[in-house]
Amino acid sequence: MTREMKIIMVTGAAGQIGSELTLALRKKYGNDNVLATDIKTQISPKLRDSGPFEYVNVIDRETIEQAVRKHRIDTIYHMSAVLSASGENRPQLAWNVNLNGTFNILETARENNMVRVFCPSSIAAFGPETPRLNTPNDTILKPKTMYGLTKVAGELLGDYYVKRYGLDVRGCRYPGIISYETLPGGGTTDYAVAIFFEAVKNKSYTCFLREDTRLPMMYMPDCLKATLDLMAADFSRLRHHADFNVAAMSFSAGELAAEIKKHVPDFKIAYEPDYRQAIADSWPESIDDSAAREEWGWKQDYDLATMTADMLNILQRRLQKGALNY
Ligand code: VAH
Repeated sequence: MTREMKIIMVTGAAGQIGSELTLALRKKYGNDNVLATDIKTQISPKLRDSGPFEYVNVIDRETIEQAVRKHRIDTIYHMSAVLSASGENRPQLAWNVNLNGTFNILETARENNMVRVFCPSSIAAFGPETPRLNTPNDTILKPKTMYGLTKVAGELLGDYYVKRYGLDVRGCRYPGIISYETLPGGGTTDYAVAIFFEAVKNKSYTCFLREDTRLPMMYMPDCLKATLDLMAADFSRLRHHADFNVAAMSFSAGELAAEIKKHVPDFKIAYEPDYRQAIADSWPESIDDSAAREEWGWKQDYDLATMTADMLNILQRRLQKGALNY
């Protein structure tokens, strides 16, 4: 008998995925049943005004316990992380937040007999030894970034808590996520977010990856769909737990620029690869997500054309209203 999620906590709720996931969860489960938490206390009015917020620093176990006790949390979506590019600039912080933080979350969930925990992984869990095309779900995981190795360890930790303690832990390996609600952050794939803001505001963008750099990507609505669908799936059908490949599309920086030019004809792009090129080169170009499709019915809705049209439409309307905030 699957126990129902009742009171949800989101860590990293001010982040790119966490902020939109919190709003999607509040829409599905009710505003007061979804606690947003982060170390940032300056959160968006949409988040602040739609439901409860607490300061939680995942490397400080007591702040987690206090929020869990006060709000009687039974489900955690653990979204806080130091991403790939930031993680190469501050590897010790990335280890502490991504690994010790995840350990603290899993231990708190175990000790409080929680219903379910979502621990996201990433295509960053793969490395240069991994097959680059149609990357299998079960394959070589030898990432060359601190972020990537913390994601592999997080997957293994999640699976351990499933088998050793019977804790219901689930997670998917997100590709690069593209969205318009938060500004681009410390991710290697965040060129694909910045390019839209720059195209709308300045009609030009200098990309920090090569034109031919092709990576797996996903539009935020599909990211939220995958997250909610996986967490709602029948646990007995799952053969994987914290390490599902999910895919939506793959494109190169040049292909994205060409799609943008269909809407912004005078858009200009230049390419000046930096340290993030080596990170991108270590990741796959395309992903086999057949396990997610078979075990919990995953299917994406957006492709490059529909995502680009939607992103530009929304950002151009915000610019016209003086609300681009970029
Ligand atoms: C990053 N956006 O670039 C994240 C993601 C697949 C990459 O995990 O670090």
